[in-house]
Amino acid sequence: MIPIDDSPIVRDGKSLILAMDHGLEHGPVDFEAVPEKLDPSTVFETATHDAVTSIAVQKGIAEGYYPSYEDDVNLLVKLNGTSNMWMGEPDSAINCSVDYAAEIGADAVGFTVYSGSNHEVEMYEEFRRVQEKAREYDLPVVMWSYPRGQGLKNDTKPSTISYATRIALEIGADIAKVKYPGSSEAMEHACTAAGDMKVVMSGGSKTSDYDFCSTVESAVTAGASGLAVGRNVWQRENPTRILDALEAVIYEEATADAALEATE
Ligand code: FBP
Repeated sequence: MIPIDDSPIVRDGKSLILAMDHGLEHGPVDFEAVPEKLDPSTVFETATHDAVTSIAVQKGIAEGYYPSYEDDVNLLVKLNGTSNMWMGEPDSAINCSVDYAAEIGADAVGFTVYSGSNHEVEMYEEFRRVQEKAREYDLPVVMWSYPRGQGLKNDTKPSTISYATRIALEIGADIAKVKYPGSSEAMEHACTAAGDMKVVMSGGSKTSDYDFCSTVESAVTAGASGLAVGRNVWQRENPTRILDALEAVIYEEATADAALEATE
């Protein structure tokens, strides 16, 4: 872990990463209810909101769309990723090098690690190469820290999420992105296990405005530094409204109720 408070992907010690790598990870099915969002420009447009500190995309989307938005958004290039047609033990192909991410303008890089998978050893070794190369460019490294594999029955168990944040700290991430472990207490333990490293909550599938904002409130109260979210923002008809509310919850520590009321 290195200090990243001065990095472009952090604002007042907090971070809101807008993720849009779902076309690879899940397929176009995630865009069925919002077909216009299949055009990546629409999500880049959303990422220009002040609450968003970076947009996380794969290389191809970064190459094609970031040049038109480089003055308005910070780029987090996700270096690995796999389709959900892959039926083996959790694993993720490296689709982009750190050198190339830096060349196309990345402000940070992201990497998924599936601890507990039969491919854990290779993934840790890949992460080592990515992390050490990122240090040469001063690029913060965000780990999608997702314990997953045939031996793991419940990937959001409190002890599993605390293990996920601790692994990220120990092997050199600057931010760990983890699933919400179900309660503020469990999230607090996961943040404590991470030491001074930042922890952000993963968004998950779309829920109601109130349910989502109150889960974010609970994570932030527990010590999380923010959010890495996709579907709960861009699958909404009005992403600006939810981002206004999330901005209040994350940066101003407003309650979910107050934040949503202010956006009505
Ligand atoms: P969401 O907020 O939509 O869950 O996006 C966060 C994210 O990590 C994406 O970067 C990724 O595509 C997706 O979730 C992976 O979800 P999962 O592996 O749980 O299906």
